[in-house]
Amino acid sequence: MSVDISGWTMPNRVRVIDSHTGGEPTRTVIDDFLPLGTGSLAERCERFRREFDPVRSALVCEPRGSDVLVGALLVPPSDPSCVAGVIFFNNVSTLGMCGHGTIGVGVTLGHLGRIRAGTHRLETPVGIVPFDYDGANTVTLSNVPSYRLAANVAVDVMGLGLVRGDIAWGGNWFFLVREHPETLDLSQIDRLTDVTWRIRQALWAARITGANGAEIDHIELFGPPGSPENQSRNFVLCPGKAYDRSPCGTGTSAKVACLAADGKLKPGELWRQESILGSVFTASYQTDGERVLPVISGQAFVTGETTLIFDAGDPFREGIRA
Ligand code: PYC
Repeated sequence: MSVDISGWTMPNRVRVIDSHTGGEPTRTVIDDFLPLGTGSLAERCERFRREFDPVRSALVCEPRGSDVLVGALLVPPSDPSCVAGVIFFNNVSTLGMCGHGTIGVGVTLGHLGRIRAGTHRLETPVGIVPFDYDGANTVTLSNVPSYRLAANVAVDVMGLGLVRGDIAWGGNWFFLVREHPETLDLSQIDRLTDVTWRIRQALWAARITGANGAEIDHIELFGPPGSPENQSRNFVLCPGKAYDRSPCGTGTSAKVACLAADGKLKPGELWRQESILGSVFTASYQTDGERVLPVISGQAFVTGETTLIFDAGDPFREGIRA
């Protein structure tokens, strides 16, 4: 049976596997039902963003999902050496890359029996991401080349005054703030969300951007770790105003790019990044000219095997769209 989603006819049942990586959920869409064509992953991601936005919201927004859910649409790879292509998306749009999502997809492919323990490659809109899967819950991914674009950039933030941070690319654009008066504790989520949202708005208002005018849509605060085994704790605000429950794979990549640029982390040295929940990603890097190649390791767990149903009579079948 089929259903109309904003003038496009799609199956009324779509199978997904839900997982979480360090507390951050991923919904991997395993049915390949969208006519995205055969171009590069970047082209197909752009087509998904432009032409199928109501399908995005139907898959991850309320009432079938929530603001915190990240979707991972599995598509055929254009590079046959890859085990799959993937388009990541969230409650507001698509994502270039997603570290926790890659870990979730790796464990999901293992759960489905599509991969065994070993090294595999995933094609994303921002490049090919090789990963090692341990056959159970751990995935170690080699992220796309990451770099710091600018250090110690000042922005005037309403109610906060001047806030200084680094601008870095880790597969998404980040503003990384080390010096701030905030307490990185779960009890402070509302305050941390408000502060980071204001920083994001101030950056855009001042036209402080990533390369080529790209909006910096992830804001990251750092503080002391809760556990002495770890080097740092973070709070990461994602583009749709949800905070990352995991330490954020692309955010941790941006962090190691900054640490490398400051000479504070040597190639191959380990950095244990703790999330606001206390979950941990282990990170290191190798140099690649002016950039670094981050290696991020984390654990994911499958939480559900679900068939989503889109009823033609359901007024919210396209999800609750902001
Ligand atoms: O782990 O890279 C990540 C990520 C980006 C947004 C949410 N998680």
